[in-house]
Amino acid sequence: MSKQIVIVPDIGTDGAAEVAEVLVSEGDILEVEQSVLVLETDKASVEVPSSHAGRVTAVLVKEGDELQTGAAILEIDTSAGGESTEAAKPEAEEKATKEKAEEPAPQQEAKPAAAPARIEVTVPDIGDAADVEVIELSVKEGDEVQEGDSILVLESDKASMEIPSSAAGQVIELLVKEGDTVKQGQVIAVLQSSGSAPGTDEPKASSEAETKAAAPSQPAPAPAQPSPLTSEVLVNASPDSEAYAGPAVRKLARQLDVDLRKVKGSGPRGRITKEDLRAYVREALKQAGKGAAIPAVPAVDFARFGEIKRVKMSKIQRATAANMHRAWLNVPHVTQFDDADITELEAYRKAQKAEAEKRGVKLTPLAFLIKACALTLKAEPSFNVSLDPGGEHIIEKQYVHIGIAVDTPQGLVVPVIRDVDQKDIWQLAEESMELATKAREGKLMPRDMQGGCFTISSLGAIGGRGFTPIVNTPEVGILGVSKASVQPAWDGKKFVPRTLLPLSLSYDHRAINGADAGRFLTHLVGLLGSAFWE
Ligand code: CAO
Repeated sequence: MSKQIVIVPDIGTDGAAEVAEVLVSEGDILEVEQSVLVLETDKASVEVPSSHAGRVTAVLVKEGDELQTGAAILEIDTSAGGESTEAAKPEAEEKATKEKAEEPAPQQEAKPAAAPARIEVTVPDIGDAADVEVIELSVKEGDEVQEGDSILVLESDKASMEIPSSAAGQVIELLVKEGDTVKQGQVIAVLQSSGSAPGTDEPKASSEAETKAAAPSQPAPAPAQPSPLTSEVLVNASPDSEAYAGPAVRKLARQLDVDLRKVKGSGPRGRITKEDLRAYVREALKQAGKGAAIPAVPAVDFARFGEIKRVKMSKIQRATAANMHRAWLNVPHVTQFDDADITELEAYRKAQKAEAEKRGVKLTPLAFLIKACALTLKAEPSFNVSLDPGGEHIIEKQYVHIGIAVDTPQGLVVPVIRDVDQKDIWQLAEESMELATKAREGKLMPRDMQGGCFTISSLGAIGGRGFTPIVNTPEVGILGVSKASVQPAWDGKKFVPRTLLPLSLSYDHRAINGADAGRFLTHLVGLLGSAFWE
């Protein structure tokens, strides 16, 4: 066994830091640089990385302990677990690093006191982290800041850091935005020093002269001096600023989209630990489960009541079940009914019998319905849309593709006829026949069933007075067609026999208002009652 002790590195603070969280336990296998401890002073916290890879044989500290730089944290067996055993920094090197950190940071060139100074705020020493991400801007252009006020928050893999302003003044330029990466020495903001008028970047000759006369040897104003930060973390600096948590917990909270202010901390002084966050998420999921989930239908042993046969559902049946369930749960459905008078349409269709035979096409009311729906989608485009999943946009389609529900031995499928508005009745009759045949023979390709704007579900050949079809979401409308029959209709003087086709229009009430649906169905019924096909 090769034993190594992991110690507290230089954490850039003179006093002791409290152990806020121990992130490892005995037996854990560690990688080099893996966080082992969270230390915190009264306004900063830092994750301490392991200097070695190996198995933890002893944890030498506990939460609440006060530690100084150099204090022993862990005992590690470096012959176990990890291959990499980066040598512990020799003491001399440690010392040199510490001394370097204590050296005063280089000062920027000073400007005369009374000149309206432009002060550049730069990224201070942030340890060896390069290209660190800006996760939050704490100020905006025009804000007045005091020296030490947070300008922005950076986050590396290990820590988040608040970058303080090096001087007081008005922020006249912010040179970075959230998501940018920055490195030490980079200018992040420009301030107009307090006392100089905003917008006067260059010193005015007169005021400069006055200043020189009044105080010829006046010392330079406070320079824009970056504060040394090393890997310190100002814990109350980022989005959930009222929450008390370290960078790793904040990062996890952001990934899980959890508002840390709602999480109760169980650590010292109410500090939120990863376990607190996990417990919060577990509880939230449990509560969501209680409220929104659908109570499962209890399993029944039907064999107790008689003979049964267990039949495997086809792939199409299973897909249909999933699609229907999804649509039923997501779409607030409304269904509207009307009858179209298709007396003339039927007369015309029957008159085309010879022509249909010649063309080898079966002309049913469906072709007329497909065409009439396309024309109605053009006239009432509120139905030719889909809701964008983001919930803030509607996608308006500039094409008219219509799906037809086809009943097949394998289950229900919906092939799509493209550019219906550009095709005539004969083309539509032929194409719908081809697609229905392909569907029944199980020969439809996925592309044959994609891109629909609207669906027609016709049970006219089967029967029924009306039904409420389920919207084929993300489409927003579907037309149910029932069986046409001859009905007595009042012509103003007497009852006359007319062929009426019952229609039901279901729509997604999130996307479509009742008035739009009323206009759509009225337009469609009007078209079917007129000779629109000629
Ligand atoms: N009213 C009265 N008669 C109708 C009619 C209607 N609305 N629609 C069709 N018919 C007639 C046809 O004219 C034809 O009669 P003729 O041979 O005398 O002309 C007969 O019914 C059979 O038509 P069809 O079924 O061969 O052709 P179609 O164009 O009407 O339908 C298709 C094609 C693919 C839609 C159909 O075969 C089908 O699969 N329908 C079921 C759709 C379905 O399952 N929908 C439910 C989805 S939601 O669960």
